[in-house]
Amino acid sequence: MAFAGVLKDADITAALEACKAADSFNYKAFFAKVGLSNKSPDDIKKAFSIIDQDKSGFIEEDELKLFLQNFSKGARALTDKETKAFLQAGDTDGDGKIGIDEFAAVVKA
Ligand SMILES: [Ca+2]
Repeated sequence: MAFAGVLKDADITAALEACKAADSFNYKAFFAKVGLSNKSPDDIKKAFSIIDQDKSGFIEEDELKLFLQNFSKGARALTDKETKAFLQAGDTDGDGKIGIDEFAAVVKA
């Protein structure tokens, strides 16, 4: 699992279970439940590089859409509505993608 050693399996399962239904994803609740909110900057950086699948240095919209699958392969894709809301929350400089500083801020939000 991509997040093995960083997050607890039981926390990941619980966090995914809580947003199983379409349009029920809430990034604040998810990051808190999965245990990322109180991780060290290093661990948050690790999480960022996992989610940034093409290693572009940014989390783009297509990567955000498949965000949950980094936690479990069988997880659903985010809906367009959820993806856009998540992107808007994280993308504070408005360039249409999420950088590491923006990611760290949204995880701690
Ligand atoms: Ca990327």
